[in-house]
Amino acid sequence: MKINLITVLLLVGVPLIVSGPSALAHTDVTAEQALNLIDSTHDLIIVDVRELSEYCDTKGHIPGALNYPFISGVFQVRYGELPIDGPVLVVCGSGGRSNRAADFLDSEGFSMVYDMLGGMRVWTWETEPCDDPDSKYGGGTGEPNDPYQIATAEDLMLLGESPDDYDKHFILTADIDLGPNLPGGQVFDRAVMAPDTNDVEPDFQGISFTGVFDGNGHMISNLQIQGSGYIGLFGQLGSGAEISNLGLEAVDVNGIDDYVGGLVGRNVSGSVSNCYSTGAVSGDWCVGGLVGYNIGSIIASYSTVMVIGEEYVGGLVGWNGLSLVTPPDAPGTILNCYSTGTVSGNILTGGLVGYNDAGDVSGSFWDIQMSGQAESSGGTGKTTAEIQTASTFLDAGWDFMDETENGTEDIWSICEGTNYPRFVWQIAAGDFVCPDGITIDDFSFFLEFWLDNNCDLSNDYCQGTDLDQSGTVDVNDLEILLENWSVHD
Ligand SMILES: [Ca+2]
Ligand SMILES: [Ca+2]
Ligand SMILES: [Ca+2]
Ligand SMILES: [Ca+2]
Repeated sequence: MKINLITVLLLVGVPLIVSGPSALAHTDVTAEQALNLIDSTHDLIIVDVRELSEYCDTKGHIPGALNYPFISGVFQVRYGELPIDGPVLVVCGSGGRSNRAADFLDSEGFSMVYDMLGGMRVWTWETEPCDDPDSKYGGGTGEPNDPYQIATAEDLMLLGESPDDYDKHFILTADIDLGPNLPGGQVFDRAVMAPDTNDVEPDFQGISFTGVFDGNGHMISNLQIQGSGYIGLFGQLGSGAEISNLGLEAVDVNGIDDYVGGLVGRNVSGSVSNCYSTGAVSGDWCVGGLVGYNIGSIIASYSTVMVIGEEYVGGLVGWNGLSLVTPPDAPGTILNCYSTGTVSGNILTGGLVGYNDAGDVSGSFWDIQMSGQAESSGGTGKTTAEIQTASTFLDAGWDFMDETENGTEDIWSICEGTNYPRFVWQIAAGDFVCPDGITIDDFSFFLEFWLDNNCDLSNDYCQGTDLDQSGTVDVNDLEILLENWSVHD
């Protein structure tokens, strides 16, 4: 039977390679032996001979493996780049192509070739994906409909180092911690993005940020800067810049010069909306908790930052209005903002705005008690009790949840008497009732709906307690609640 089969194969012209072990120069290894080889042989070259689409598929390839596809002939062109006397491990999908590639190397005189039996099909250890040469940051193309995704501190720092991208579109896809004590972290000596690149020359040298940066309801925390002037997350915003939906938590920004803010040092005709900052900021002239100097627009934003400066010092903005240097197209605008941080300065210092030079400040407030400032060059001063009262803001047209008169975008929410207004996107899943944060009060509220199985859109999924919107308030929702509880403890 066996003889007959071979005879038939010979008759139909299928070549049979009949060779004993002595004729094979290369060594067959199992996947496990290959793993040991990789671990123990520092100069081992791994060559994956699959096609590129397989090498880059979801399972990936052995870390560090070269890709010389055998079927498409790349291997046969590039094998000369491999060391003829060095250890070379060839791998493929299931062992067929790597065997042919190993035979090929044998015939070319390679002396230390290993062939992994079974291929990647039986490789169960670490793999790595392909780098997409066209992708930057966490993905995206930087276009309005496909913004670059910023997911890590590395992405953010890469953006800072890429002035060519300052006019592109970006979106944050995760919270980012810039803490200097984290691996790869640093105390910055200038703005993370759009910095003044020459501290010695007066005025701004560098490229302004003119793109769109959507924080997407995420926060950047622990930004620390020890620098000169034009500092903040952004050094300078130019025409067309839009920064929105971004929280800056626990900034520590210190400049010995002018134009210092938590978010932006100097805003020249850019727009900032739905942003907030917390932490501490200090500088010389034009120092603000959110923006140092503003001749653009700041809308629906707040700061709790402690601000220290010399001149033009404000809880939200140091200088607002007309340009110090050249006349802008329109004076700076501040609409529906507030600040609560302690403010101290020597000249032209104010609770919300240090100095407003013909700019437009409306519907905006500061906390007289918390700031230690009875005056401000713009905005309306309120006691802590007043600024923790919804009507203060509703009367000024702020768009809150649970009202439609001021709009249906529903930007703000407030726990009256215990907190200031917050963005709806700041409220964690599971924070159902006041006070802010997930506490026993929220848990009690949750228990009122326990095992309710009539949750749907009409009752706002049992007033939010059906957290996974499954229709029932059950143990899955409890798990989500408890997860957030620990995060926001
Ligand atoms: Ca300069
Ligand atoms: Ca509303
Ligand atoms: Ca709560
Ligand atoms: Ca549920």
